[in-house]
Amino acid sequence: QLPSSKPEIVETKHLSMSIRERFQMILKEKKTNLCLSADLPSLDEIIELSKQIGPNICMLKIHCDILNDFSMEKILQLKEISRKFNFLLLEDRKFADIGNTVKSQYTKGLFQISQWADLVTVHILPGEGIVEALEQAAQSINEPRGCLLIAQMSSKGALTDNEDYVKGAVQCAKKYSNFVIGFISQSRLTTDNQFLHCTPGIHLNNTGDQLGQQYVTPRQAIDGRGADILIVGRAILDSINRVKTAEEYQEEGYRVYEQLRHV
Ligand code: 5IU
Repeated sequence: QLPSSKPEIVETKHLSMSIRERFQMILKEKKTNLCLSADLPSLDEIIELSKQIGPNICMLKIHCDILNDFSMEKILQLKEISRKFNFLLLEDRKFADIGNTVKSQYTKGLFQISQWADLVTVHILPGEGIVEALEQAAQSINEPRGCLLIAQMSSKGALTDNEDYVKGAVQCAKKYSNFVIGFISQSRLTTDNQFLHCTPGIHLNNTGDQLGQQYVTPRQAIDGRGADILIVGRAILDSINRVKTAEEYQEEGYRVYEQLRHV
């Protein structure tokens, strides 16, 4: 194949696959379970960084509402890069309102999240209506869409740390398993391996920050906490060489993942 035709092939291929299938394929093909949490204020900078780190990640997580230079044009550029380098784009929106409201938050406004985010994060706090609404809204999009349910949080004193809460999240995920492809979690919540467990709060050198964040190492996250996907932010962003550090987290993460999950 000519190199120039490659992005087009990825583009066609991803359209015929569910998000879950695509995620699994990316993990295996690229040998990475690293999600970069690109919590930066500039979308231009995220775009540049994603071109360098694209080969090392399975997913890029952003917060569109912290960007000072958001535009649809730029975010669609980022989407194109995600197709080219074959990683998923996760908007960490943490939807938490009633179904009718989140539907609008997902599809309308300045950000029009549903147009570009493969995945979004969703709190289960309001009950399953929130997931039903997002799934409905996603049906009008011509591409596969999904979400990650926030079942547990990494921050100190999180009120999600409750058995019934987690049980509710798992029940909801099973009921809406076409749209819910996994969890944001701090432990293995179900033996049903169709659900990917994505774990934030990862750092090789620090144990936390001054505002309640709590860190574990990649090994502790995968081995002790049952993570499939490592969500890493400042450990990479604040390092002297972001690409080299991303490579280190990719290597360590995938090595432990392969050993323990026998992929
Ligand atoms: N994040 C957490 N913990 C959680 C959830 C989300 O840290 O429980 I839900 C987000 C917040 C931030 C990223 O965007 O993951 C972690 O960033 P650092 O690796 O820089 O701490």
